[in-house]
Amino acid sequence: PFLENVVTHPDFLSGNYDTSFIDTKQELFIFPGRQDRGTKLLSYIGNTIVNGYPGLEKVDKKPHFDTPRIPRTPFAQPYPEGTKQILEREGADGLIKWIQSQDRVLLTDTTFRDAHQSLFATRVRTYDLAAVAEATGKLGAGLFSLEMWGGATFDTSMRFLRESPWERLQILRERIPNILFQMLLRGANAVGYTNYPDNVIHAFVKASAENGIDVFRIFDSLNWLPGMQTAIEAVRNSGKVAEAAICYTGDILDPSKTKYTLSYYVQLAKELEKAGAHILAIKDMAGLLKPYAAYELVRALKQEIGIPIHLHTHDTSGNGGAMLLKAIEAGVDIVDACVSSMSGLTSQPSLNGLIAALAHTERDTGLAEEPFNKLSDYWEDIRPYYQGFESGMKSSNTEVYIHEMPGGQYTNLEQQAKAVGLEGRWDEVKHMYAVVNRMFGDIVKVTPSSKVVGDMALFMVQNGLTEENIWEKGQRLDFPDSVIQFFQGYLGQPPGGFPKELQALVLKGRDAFTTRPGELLAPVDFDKVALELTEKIGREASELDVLSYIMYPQVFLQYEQSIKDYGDLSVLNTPTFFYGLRPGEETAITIERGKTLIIKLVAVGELHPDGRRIMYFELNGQPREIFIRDQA
Ligand code: 3PY
Ligand code: ZN
Repeated sequence: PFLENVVTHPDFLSGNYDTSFIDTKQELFIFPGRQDRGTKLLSYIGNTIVNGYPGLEKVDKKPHFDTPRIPRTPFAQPYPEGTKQILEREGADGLIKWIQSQDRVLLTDTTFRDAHQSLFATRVRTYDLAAVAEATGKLGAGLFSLEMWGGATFDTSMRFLRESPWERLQILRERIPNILFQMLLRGANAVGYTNYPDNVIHAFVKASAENGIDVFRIFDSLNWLPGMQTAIEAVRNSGKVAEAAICYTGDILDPSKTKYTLSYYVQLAKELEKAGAHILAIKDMAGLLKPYAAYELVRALKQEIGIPIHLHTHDTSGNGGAMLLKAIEAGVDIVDACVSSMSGLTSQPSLNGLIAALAHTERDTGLAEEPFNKLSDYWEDIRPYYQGFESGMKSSNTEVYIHEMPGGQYTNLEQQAKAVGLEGRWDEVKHMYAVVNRMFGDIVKVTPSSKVVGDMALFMVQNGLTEENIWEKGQRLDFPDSVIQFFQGYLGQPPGGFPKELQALVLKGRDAFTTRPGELLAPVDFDKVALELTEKIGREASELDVLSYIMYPQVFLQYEQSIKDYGDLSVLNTPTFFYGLRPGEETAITIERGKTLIIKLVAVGELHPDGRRIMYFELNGQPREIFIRDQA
């Protein structure tokens, strides 16, 4: 830490020092790692006040937020039995039989995962999920499942929220013992952006199952069956439910589109059933499945396969609700939706709306609206905390049928575009996204293949390149790493293979392969990695730490550093986490059961010539001064 203090000191950075540098600078001897938890939290809060939260526009004054309406459920009232108990009693096969015995349509609530991934770049914190968890378990007991983990939540929680994805899972599991927990698993890419060795997939699935996941929605970003097989096998081995997905793209009703046809999807579904899927998911990640196409697709699949069908969509076009109703008419077993205040646009259609639409019909969900209205009230109050991460999209938009961007990517790519200086050029990026898809041979676009398309689109817009430029100057261009790896075969093989001319331009003689990447990657030696990590972090690395580190080495180490510098930030309420405190404002922070810190900001000091400010706090009534470097 001493060396770090030296090399990050502004005088050192600017070369403005001499031999008295160390002797005259007391602050070099302040080591965040040694501070108590209170001081660490004060440093975080002080820094957030002075420098803002990365990715949020810095505001002069912290906005005002209403106290969220947490639905009241009597503490003593037990949790009603739910689907989790069916799985525990009867196993995966018993659960499938139970699903097949239902006339009603079953519902998955995606509020805890895809809804916020799609509306505000996956930024919802464990704090806000945990606060409504008990109410969700009690009021939502009739749901099929809660999609609450996986997808982008894993890295985002460490990268941006500085909290542990595993702890989130454990906390929610403890507070919701009755409803199946569902996660999104990117096949051989697990919760990452690239293929991992098979033994990593097995270990990750096992740990996820042990920590609370019941239903694994497994997909491959190119609809490549070999990319899903290892994960299906791992889930079956763990005694949990393997839900394998066909990712839907194109339009089966459009006769001019000949690549992704009805028979293409039916064939893939049959292969997934044969590969051991308990449930088939139709993963309409961009919301391209139109109502009448959904009817045809579900009807055909119901005839051709024997496992239940679970439909997932996004409401980007505004056709989401109508589409679900047509699929329900055609006999789909389970559909995804989310509480109304988190629904619509790039997120899922409204669960409350769907319950109402189906009341007193053959496929009545059997659920009451009122409990979900209460949950919706809560999320209505929470949503403003995250406003800074929302897209500019104010209404549904059928341009999604052209750019085909997944709902879960929309706000994330918009943030990425801003970060590389393309603020205000979002329309160009969306347009280029469609161009790149065409150049790539019209591929399935979902994480991580969608990220490759996004990276290429950003690369082209940033460098002022058109499609023609790529064909003309491709030999001399350094393409983004993700694009090179994609054309090498690291994400698997797209239907119909890669476009050869572009592949040659991108690879410039590098190897390409068509085997399964998992077969080429050497198994990870977990014990060796555990030792290496233990050394790096200076404490014994747990099995879960090792998995996080294998998946995201840099992100995990940064997260670990954040814990050292600031402590566990998941204890802060969200307005304080994003905006700090106003002068005179006080907040109570429970750092562990029975231990609460009262933190008050008294005043923000003037800017010192050395670039720092003194922040005047009170910690449990005692004055505390903290130096914060003003980066403005
Ligand atoms: C993810 O992989 O994160 C997705 O949401 C894909 O739709
Ligand atoms: Zn989705």
